[in-house]
Amino acid sequence: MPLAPRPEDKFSFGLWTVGWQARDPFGDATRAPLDPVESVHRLAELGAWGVTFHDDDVVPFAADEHARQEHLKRFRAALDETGLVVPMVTTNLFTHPVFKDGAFTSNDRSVRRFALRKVMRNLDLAAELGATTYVFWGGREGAETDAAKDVRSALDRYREGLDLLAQYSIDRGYGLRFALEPKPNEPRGDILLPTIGHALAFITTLAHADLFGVNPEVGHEQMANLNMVHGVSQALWQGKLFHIDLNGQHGPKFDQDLTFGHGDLLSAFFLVDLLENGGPQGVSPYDGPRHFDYKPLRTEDVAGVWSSAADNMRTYLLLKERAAAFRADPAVQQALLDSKVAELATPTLAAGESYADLLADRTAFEDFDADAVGQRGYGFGRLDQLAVEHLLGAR
Ligand code: DIG
Ligand code: MN
Ligand code: MN
Repeated sequence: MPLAPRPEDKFSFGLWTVGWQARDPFGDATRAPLDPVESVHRLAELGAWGVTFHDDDVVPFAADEHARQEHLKRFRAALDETGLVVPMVTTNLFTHPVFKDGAFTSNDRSVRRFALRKVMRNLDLAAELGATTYVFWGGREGAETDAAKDVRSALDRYREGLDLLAQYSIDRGYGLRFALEPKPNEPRGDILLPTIGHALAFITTLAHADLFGVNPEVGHEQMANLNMVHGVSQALWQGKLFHIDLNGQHGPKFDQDLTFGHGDLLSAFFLVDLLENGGPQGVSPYDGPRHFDYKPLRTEDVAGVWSSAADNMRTYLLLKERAAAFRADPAVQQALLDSKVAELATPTLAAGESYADLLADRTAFEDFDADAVGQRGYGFGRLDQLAVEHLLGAR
């Protein structure tokens, strides 16, 4: 399998990733600003297929309309020169101090109205650039004290904003789908819609729920001590995996946004197996971008920024290769049979069987030997060992 990224791999990067100047709460920037036009060219050279951005990544927050058009003109030229596509666009509703209590759910109504206008302007740009997905990460939607936020009203305002923006897009024929990106905390003490589950439940209340899905991020689920493969699997199961943010994280701590695979590597292996093979089902369930939302380590120089960008794609392709070998390995196929993994896809009741039939089936209860069945081993340890050995290149 070639390890050089190809367009069909659909690797995309946020401009804010390689462009991160590495400023953190305890230290100044360690890197100079990057021109987004240079980032487009460098990412294209590395083999990326697409770029994504917040409005402010391409056009500075305070730019007037003339300056805005000049910035956009340069950006569009870079896209034309490189052939990179823009699959997803999003809005920065978290950096400027005006959003310090949130955007759609700020207690200050004037901030909420400003935020909606900022998104509407960027929806126009997203549609013009051919984006099909628009992400909402509510990084500032939340609170540090339960005294400050009427969460039920906050969810009303969140829904009001998203319903309005979806209607705006529908009325203009933009054809956009919207992806909510959960995160449990940081920068707010607690962020609303903290996990995939919260987001999926919230989506059911929206006026245009069919246009809304999720954009899960590896590190955000793992910060909450949740299993990313399980969360993505449920999103797929509900037809709501509209986009995905790939990176690395070492469990419940601050959001590390590490290079993909540089955190829980075994979880990354099974995530790639799910996205590329559908896990044990053997068919890829997702044809969307493989999008990296990571931050080059603060300790890196600019050469390290570009090598880390390449590392995301290389690691993904290595894991894709290992996952294919895992699925093709006869020992794994036998271990899967021993563990009855495929049997789970068989409905518990036979076709046409009623609960009356079940009640009449003595083997299901009256003659069922629970102690004997309880003695059986499932062999999951063997399966896990085989996965580890494939991951280590030992098979
Ligand atoms: C951070 O995980 C968030 C923001 O960078 C952005 O709004 C979103 C897009 O993937 N991810
Ligand atoms: Mn993150
Ligand atoms: Mn993200």
